[in-house]
Order: sequence, then C-alpha cells, then structure tokens
Amino acid sequence: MIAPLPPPPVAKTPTNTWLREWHGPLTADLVQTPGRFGLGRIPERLKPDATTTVVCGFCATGCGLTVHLKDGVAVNLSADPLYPVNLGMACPKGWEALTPLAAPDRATTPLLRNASTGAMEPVSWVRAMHEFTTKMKAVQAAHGPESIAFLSTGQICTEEMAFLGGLFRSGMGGRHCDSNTRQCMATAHVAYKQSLGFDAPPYTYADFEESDCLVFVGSNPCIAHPIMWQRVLRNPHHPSIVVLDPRRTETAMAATLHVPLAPKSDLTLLYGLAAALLEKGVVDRRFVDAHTEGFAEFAAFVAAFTPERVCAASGLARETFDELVRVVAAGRRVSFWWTMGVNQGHESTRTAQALINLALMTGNIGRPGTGANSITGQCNAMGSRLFANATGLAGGRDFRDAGHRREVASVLGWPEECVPSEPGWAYDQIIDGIESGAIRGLWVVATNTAHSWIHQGRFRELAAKLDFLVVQDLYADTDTARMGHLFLPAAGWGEKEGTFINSERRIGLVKRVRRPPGQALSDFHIFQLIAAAWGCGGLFREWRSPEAVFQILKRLSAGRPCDFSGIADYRHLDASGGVQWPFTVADATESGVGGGPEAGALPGKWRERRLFEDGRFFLPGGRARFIFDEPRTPAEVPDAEYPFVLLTGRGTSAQWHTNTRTGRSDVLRQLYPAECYVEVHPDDAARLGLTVPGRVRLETRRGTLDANLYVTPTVPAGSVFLPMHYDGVNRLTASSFDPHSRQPSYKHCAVRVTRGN
Ligand SMILES: Nc1nc2c(c(=O)[nH]1)N[C@H]1C(S)=C(S)[C@@H](COP(=O)(O)OP(=O)(O)OC[C@H]3O[C@@H](n4cnc5c(=O)[nH]c(N)nc54)[C@H](O)[C@@H]3O)O[C@H]1N2
Ligand SMILES: Nc1nc2c(c(=O)[nH]1)N[C@H]1C(S)=C(S)[C@@H](COP(=O)(O)OP(=O)(O)OC[C@H]3O[C@@H](n4cnc5c(=O)[nH]c(N)nc54)[C@H](O)[C@@H]3O)O[C@H]1N2
Ligand code: SF4
Ligand SMILES: [Mo]
Repeated sequence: MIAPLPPPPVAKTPTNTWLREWHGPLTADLVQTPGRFGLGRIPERLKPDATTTVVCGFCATGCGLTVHLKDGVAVNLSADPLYPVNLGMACPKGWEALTPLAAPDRATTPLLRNASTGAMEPVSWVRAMHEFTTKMKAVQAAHGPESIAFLSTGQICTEEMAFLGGLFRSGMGGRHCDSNTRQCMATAHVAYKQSLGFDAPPYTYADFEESDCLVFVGSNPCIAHPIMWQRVLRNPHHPSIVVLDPRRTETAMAATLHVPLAPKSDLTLLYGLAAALLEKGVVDRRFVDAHTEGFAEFAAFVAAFTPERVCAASGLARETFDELVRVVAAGRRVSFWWTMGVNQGHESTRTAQALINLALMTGNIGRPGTGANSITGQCNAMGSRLFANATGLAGGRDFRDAGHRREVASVLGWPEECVPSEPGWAYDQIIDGIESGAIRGLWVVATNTAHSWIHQGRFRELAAKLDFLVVQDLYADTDTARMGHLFLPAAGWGEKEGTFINSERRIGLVKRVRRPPGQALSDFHIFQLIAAAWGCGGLFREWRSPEAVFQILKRLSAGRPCDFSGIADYRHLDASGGVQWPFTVADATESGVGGGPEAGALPGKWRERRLFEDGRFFLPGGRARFIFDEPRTPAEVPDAEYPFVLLTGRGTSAQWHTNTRTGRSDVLRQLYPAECYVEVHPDDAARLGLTVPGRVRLETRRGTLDANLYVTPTVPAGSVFLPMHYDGVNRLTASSFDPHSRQPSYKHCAVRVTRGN
C-alpha cells in the first residue's frame, strides 16, 4: 500500500480575477449572478421575508430546511414546518448543514501536483482546464478513447449528473463511468426493473403512517433515516413494527418484534415466510391473477423452505419465526422496507425481489400503507438512477434500444450517433480496468473512493498506477484527493442550485444561499468549463443553467414512468414543497398549476402520489413478475483462522459516510466517538479476554485495523460491527458482489479478533 501524500497547501485567493483570465466562449455565462432563489429574490411562499426553503443535502429523506438569510446570504437554518416530508423536524446533520460549508480548510483554488516536488500547488482555472483536457486527451490518444473513466455520486444535483454523463460519453468520447450509487442502490434499481419493469419505489412517506404492519429488513432508520422514523412514530394505528437485523439496533429496540436472523440468511427466511403465508392461505388471489405472472412457479419453489430449514439457516428460534408469520399474516396494510442490510449482499437482488414477491402475493402494493419499499441512501441517488447516463440511458432508458436512443437524440437535438449504444463498465469493472491497464485516466467527482470502496487497499494501490487522477471535491484533503494529480474545488450544497429526487420520488429544490469560497465553482460550472475547454461546448449550448437543464430533463422524462413534464419550473417546485413523479402535463392541468392545490402548497393540501394504484406494472402486459433463485453461500465465511463475521454500517446519526463534511462540525463531533470503535458481544469479549477500556485488533485476509473496544449485547455472538465512517474499515472488507447488480457486499466477510494496540 502506498503512503498517503501530505495534505496539499490551501491557497488563499483574494479576488476572483480568474474570471478575467478565462477567455473561452462560455465566459459570459459563467459569471455567477446572484441566484434567483437564494442570493437576491426570495421565493413567494407563505413565509416570513428573510427565509427560504432548501432541500437537505445529506440523506435521501429530503427534508426541507428553512434557511434564514441576511442580505441574501444564509446565516442560520431551522427545520421547515410546512415541508411535506419532515413537517418541522430535522436530524443533527440537517441542523448543522451550513457548518461544513464555512470550514476554514475548504478548497479555494484548483491544485496541480508538481511533478518534481510531489506537492500540490495552486493554479488558475485556465491552467487547470488546460491540464485536464491535455492529459485526458493524451491518455486517450495513447490508449484509446475508452481508457478514461469517471466515478461520481448520488450527492450532486440531477442537472449536474446529467451534464456529467452527457459531457463524458457524448462530448469527451469516454465510455466507462459509474457512481457510488453502485455501492448503495444498484440492487434496488435492478430488482425493481426486473420485477416491476422500472426502477420505481412505489411509496409515499404517508405510508409510514398508514401501515398497520411495517417490516424493516436490513434497515436502521433510527440512525440512518431519523426523520422517516419520526414519520413511523406518527402512525396512529398502533402498528406492528418488525425489524429483521442480526443486530439489536436502535430501531430493533423500538420495534414490536425483532427478528435477529444470522447475517445473510435473509433469502432463506423470506422464502420460508412466503411458504408459511401460502400455507395459511394469506394470498391475494384476485390481485395475483389479475396483475402478476410466475406465481405458480414461485409457490412451488418456496414449498421447500420449511420452518425447520429456515430456523437452521437463520439461527432463529421456532417461536420467533412463527411470530413473524403471524404478525405479517395479521396485517391488513403491510409495508416492507429495506435498506443496506439487503442491498449490500452477495445475493442482494434476489433478496430485494423476495420482498417484492411477498408484497405481490399478499396484494400489499398500490394501496395506502403497503409496498415493497426500498429506502434510498444519498440525497440524490434517485436522480443518479434516472439521469447519470452510466449504466442506463437518460430517463430510465436502455442504451441498447435504438428507439430509446432516437428519443434522447431528438429531445437533445443531437445527432443520433452522439448517443452511446452500449452501457459502460460498473464500478468494480472500472477498478479491474485500472489493474489490467485498460483504464489510465480517472476523474472522481463527489465521492471518496479511497475510503468507501470495498477492499480499499487494492484501490489505493491501483490508483497509484493511474497516469492521471482528477478529484473534484469541497475539500482537498480527502483520502482520494490526496492521491490525485489535479484537484478541482467544488461549491457544495447550499452554494448552487438544482434539484434532488428523494426516496419517495419527490423532486426538491436546492438553492444558492451562500457564496462558494475563493474560486470554488459549482460542479455545473466546472462541467461547462470542461465542455468549452474540450471543444464540445456546442453540444451543450442549451445547457446554460441548471434550470435550463431541468427543462431538458422534463422533456427527457416525458412519456416515461418517471414523467415529470407537468412541473412548470423551479418556482413551481418551490411553491409546492417539491413534487413527486409522475407528474405529467395532464396531472398539472387537473391540479391547476399556477393556482391549484399542487402549486399552492397550502399546508395539508399537497397530494401524495403512490405508484401502482391501478395494479398496472411497467412490464409488457402490465404484469409484475415473481423472480426467485436458490440461496447461495457468501463468498467468504468464517473459519478457524478468521472465526467472526464482520458487519459494517452507519454508526450515529451525526456522521455521514467518510466524514469529510460532518467531521467539520464541532457540534456533530460532540455526538460521536472521535476514534474508531468495534462492537463485540459480551460472551465473545469474555472468551477472548477483552476488557474495557481496551483496544481490539481486527484482521482479515486483506488488512488490519485497531479499534476501541465496545462490549455490547446488541451485536450477536460470532459477529462484530464496525461503523463505516472511520478510515481503514474498508481495508478489511472483501471484494464480493451481487451478480445481477454488481453492488458490493460490504456487510459480510471473515475476521479475526484479538487484543490490539
Ligand atoms: N447518519 C447517517 N445516515 C445515513 C448515512 C450516513 O452515512 N450516516 N448514509 C445514507 C446512505 S448513503 C445509506 S445507503 C443509508 C443506509 O441506511 P441503512 O441501510 O439503514 O444503514 P446501515 O447501517 O448501513 O445498514 C442497516 C443494517 O443492516 C444490518 N445488516 C447487516 N447485515 C445484514 C444481513 O445480512 N441481513 C439483514 N437483514 N440486516 C443486515 C446492519 O446490522 C445494520 O443495522 O443511510 C443513509 N443515511
Ligand atoms: N464498509 C462499508 N463501506 C461502505 C458502506 C457500508 O455500509 N460499509 N456504504 C456504502 C454506501 S451505501 C455509500 S453511499 C458510500 C458512500 O461513500 P462516499 O461517496 O465515498 O462517501 P462521502 O463521504 O459521502 O463522499 C462524498 C464526497 O463528495 C464531497 N462532496 C460533497 N458534496 C459535493 C458537491 O456538491 N460537489 C463535489 N464535487 N463534491 C462534494 C464530500 O466532501 C466527500 O468527499 O460508501 C459505501 N461504503
Ligand atoms: S434526515 Fe436526512 S434529509 Fe432530513 S435533516 Fe437528516 S440528513 Fe437531512
Ligand atoms: Mo449509500
């Protein structure tokens, strides 16, 4: 493994003279005028004058935050009581959202690595653009156009994602690109697409309140989606709340039934649950016959999953399994919710589909309080699923479909040959491509691969082999940025405008309420600069502002299941507290945009939009499919040498991923342990002679990590849990992927636990 380079110097730039240095054709457009919604005019809402609402930039709950302005600049914020998502609530990250923007060590200028000294040195944007284009083009000239790649994110605006995908694939001639959405939501995307015909989480947050039985699988909303959990707590129906998690998490403690299944035994358990429900006759025949296909085969398949088999595989007591069956059978409005305990597994797509199957067979979809509901992670992972242009073509289309390509070309006014006809490589294939030498230039935008990628030691070794590594981030000291040759300083959430799509498909508005520091530019502006410097600015003539691109995205969505062409503009979104897709032109006419309830956003007047209310799915014939497979053993199971299972996930509601943002808030730092810790069951600690306070050494076949010992019965004996927020956690994890979604299996590998230093 290579030693990380020293942190780069942070340059102070007194003025924005860089703008005058830039003589490209887009110069006039690039001057940042005060945002119409942030700096400057305040949107017309039923609000005091000096505030404006912005959608939060951390998780996909998509809370509305009321930003308090002084002279048009944000000075504080509070939770928006009128926003339909959070109803006046916010979690610690939301309350502290402005703080990381004001960090004194924000990156303020592009940085270029000095080849002789190895130091990162401040350069102008002109020079940075020159370096970017000449180096990337040189890589392409020497190794072919497909030898450059990008890795991006679910944390920039949809308009920016669409620009990046279009710029890279159609403008720069690259092919391989993916985002951290692969680490997070790829499974849900593939599962929905195969089973329902489109990547379409069907629910609306009101379903948390309308369900009489909520089943959370591999999901810890108390920590990871606290405001969704608040919505659960508002449920007036005294619901059963079931949690399937190997750990007794905060959510499991608050549940009415915790099902502590063995790690990665979900698929067997869910098939067993289906079999037991079938035996009890808990099947909605009318729904199954009218709206699905493959049920008979499914029913025959699951018959082999007897309670005995389930209990042997999952380690559950028979009473616990029977109670699970009883509770689900008793529900009239049952909703199934899943997050990373499902998505990050070796058979994750089939596991997600096992949940979809349960919802279909019991007719628990398309009605209030029901659904097979994937909870999204990052603020705009839903935007990246629809518009990143990586594995799917804009608007949830397919690259390989000539009709789809024609549609996109005609909407964009591009020649058809500009629209790629093949998907690019997935994240893991791009990393393999670096190893094989196929990928030589890499551009990392708003993600911290060197910390978050599975088996990170391998990535770090490979990244050192790259001819050219560009990192675009708010901070120049992230683990990935420290390895780069060129650093591009980005404006963050709150310093730019655009839209995010939240977990319930609500398109919400992000506004510019702060000026970015120094020469930092919005990702949108950076893409414009690159397009101009590369010489492909002509393709993006219409892409002059985020809102202009929003209009293009509307057109791309038209006629698709995600059609939101009925949204007029940003002002409409702002006035409505966001709008859930689909929202077609016909919907807009019906609800009277400009004067009706949708646009008026009077408290209590917003309309919730749930999918599949008519029982029609997006597959040919309108029928959903039962999809299933034999369960498999994970790639790496405990043995005599590495006897424990390593679980990883979110540690506290105050930490966000690799902690680049949350680590910069004094308030948030008070809310979590400063040093990495590992949770060990009391029996295991006693057996291993580990005592508190003490240090533990964790070793896997890939690496070693020392952490503080936490002894707690919340983690099952035989497993240990590490929060993902501390560097080094992914030194331990093993490269293993679901074959359908290629999502990494972050939550299962074999580890040895001994006394540490
Ligand atoms: N505070 C905070 N909130 C966040 C984030 C953050 O970094 N910090 N990140 C956001 C993002 S991007 C995401 S994707 C979400 C993630 O949200 P969650 O998925 O809810 O969070 P995790 O802790 O990763 O995993 C959830 C649970 O899966 C369990 N699990 C592990 N293995 C298995 C298994 O085999 N079966 C089952 N049934 N469960 C298992 C773990 O014990 C854990 O409690 O959170 C979002 N919200
Ligand atoms: N072991 C283990 N590993 C995991 C997981 C796990 O459960 N266990 N979970 C996985 C999941 S679900 C996820 S989503 C990933 C997350 O992994 P990452 O995406 O690597 O984590 P972040 O810390 O969110 O990194 C985002 C980066 O973008 C920067 N940034 C923020 N906003 C902007 C912006 O507007 N523009 C630009 N240019 N930069 C910006 C931030 O400073 C930060 O450096 O981690 C994955 N890794
Ligand atoms: S729950 Fe998510 S969206 Fe809401 S304030 Fe917290 S981080 Fe932001
Ligand atoms: Mo995620």
